[in-house]
Amino acid sequence: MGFVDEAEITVKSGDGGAGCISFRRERFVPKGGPDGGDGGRGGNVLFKATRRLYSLYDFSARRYFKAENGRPGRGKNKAGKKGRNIEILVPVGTLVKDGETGELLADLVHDNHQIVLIEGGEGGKGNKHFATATNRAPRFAQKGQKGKEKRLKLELKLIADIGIIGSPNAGKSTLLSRLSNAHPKIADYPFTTLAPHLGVIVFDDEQSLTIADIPGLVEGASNGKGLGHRFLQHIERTSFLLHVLDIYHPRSGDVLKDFSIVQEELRLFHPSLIKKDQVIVINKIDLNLVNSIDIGETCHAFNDLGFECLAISALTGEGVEELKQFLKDRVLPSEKTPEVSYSP
Ligand SMILES: Nc1nc2c(ncn2[C@@H]2O[C@H](COP(=O)(O)OP(=O)(O)OP(=O)(O)O)[C@@H](O)[C@H]2O)c(=O)[nH]1
Ligand SMILES: [Mg+2]
Repeated sequence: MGFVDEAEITVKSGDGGAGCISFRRERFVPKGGPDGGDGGRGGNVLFKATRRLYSLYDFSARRYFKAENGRPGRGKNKAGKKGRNIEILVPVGTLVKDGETGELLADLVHDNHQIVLIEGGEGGKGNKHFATATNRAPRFAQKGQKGKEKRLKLELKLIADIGIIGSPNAGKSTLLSRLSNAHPKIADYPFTTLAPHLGVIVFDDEQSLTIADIPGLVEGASNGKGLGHRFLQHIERTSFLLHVLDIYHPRSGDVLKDFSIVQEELRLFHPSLIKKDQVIVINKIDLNLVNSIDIGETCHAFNDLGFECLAISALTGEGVEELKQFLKDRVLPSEKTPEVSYSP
């Protein structure tokens, strides 16, 4: 199942059922009064966010969603049945926008967060409502109100506590698979990851954090080079960034330079991204025997820039428990509500 983060759909709420024109018919009552019941309300269009979905993929197969119409009223003052609502399930982090104007209509940020986007049409009133002193037998009733149809644009901006960033091939997905329940593709070439992945880190006390892995960022990413820029929107709403750096094979020949290339791409995408809390994770220390960079010194250089720094091997697992503990201490206590989004 592919990762899709945009979709266009059309929704319609149900029409209200018509009110009924009817008169009582009883033996010995020659001219019964009006007894036409009201029409039922049309169904509403609801949206509900769920953690069970992570992509808008399903909307490439189905694009039209309609709630049920209300049923007409009947005689003997019987009201028509209400139309059933339609509930559209979307992944957590879905923005619902007006398809014509782009206006933001809803932002579904929590699991099971449900909203009524469009109400169904009111049912029409039956003829019994229209009886007056001069017209005791009204031969009319109200029509049901029409439901509303709307074109919508859905946009997904993942909601995760932690975002993993870094150059291609740095070991981001390997780390994701170490820390969480996710099984991303891992391979020794750049751009192995083609779409964001979400994982959940579960701690011993059963508290948890969600973590998102995105494709690697290269110089020029903000101008469309590579894939990373296309997906940077998915770390906009993480509160914490984990920056993975490859110590064995820095792409620019220097770990600090690699770091600043990625930082610059974040800043160019949106300056708020580099204001997020960020921890530096120096990866592949198992290979450091070969070129023996002084890891302590490298970490100090990052400390001097104001960043905390940890050294690990995502492959052997060295330092990963410490990193997990660090994330627990640093990220868990903070409010887990996502930051307010912005439009770039
Ligand atoms: N020796 C060693 N190899 C590692 C380590 N972490 C990752 N690798 C290897 O590095 C290669 C790239 O790993 P990935 O996890 O796919 O890297 P990525 O950052 O997700 O790459 P992209 O998705 O292409 O951006 C794979 O061959 C991994 O096995 C490590 O700590 N030590
Ligand atoms: Mg990857």
